[in-house]
Amino acid sequence: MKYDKNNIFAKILRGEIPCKKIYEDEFVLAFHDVNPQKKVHALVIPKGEYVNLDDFSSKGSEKEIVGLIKGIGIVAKKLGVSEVVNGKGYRSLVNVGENGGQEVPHLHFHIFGGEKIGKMVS
Ligand code: DGP
Repeated sequence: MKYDKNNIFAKILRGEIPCKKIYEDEFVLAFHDVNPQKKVHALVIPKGEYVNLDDFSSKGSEKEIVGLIKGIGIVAKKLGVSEVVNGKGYRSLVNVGENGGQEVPHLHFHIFGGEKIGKMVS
């Protein structure tokens, strides 16, 4: 699985393209989706070069994996969609590859919230 250093999220990570940043730490960057599908639609990405969840789960270090999952929790709280914050929760999903409908080849977790998300799969 070869990582394309010129994918759009790699450019965002390098600061070559702007984003509406929500949160950043050693392991993750989170920002608002450019084309929001719900009232709240954010993306959480690892800082490391991982094409997708298959790549990350096999090659990511334990620190990176913990960092990403923790990051998702932090971002959900910051956005006010965490069940701990609003009692209603949100949906997080990851698209992997062609069948998953992945468009950007850098692993990203979507966070949808702020309203009922609806059917899990359409
Ligand atoms: P996916 O289909 O899972 O690969 O989702 C890619 C998402 O990335 C899609 O919801 C739109 C978003 N996106 C694509 N290009 C940009 C960009 O330049 N900036 C931001 N903030 N989001 C982007």
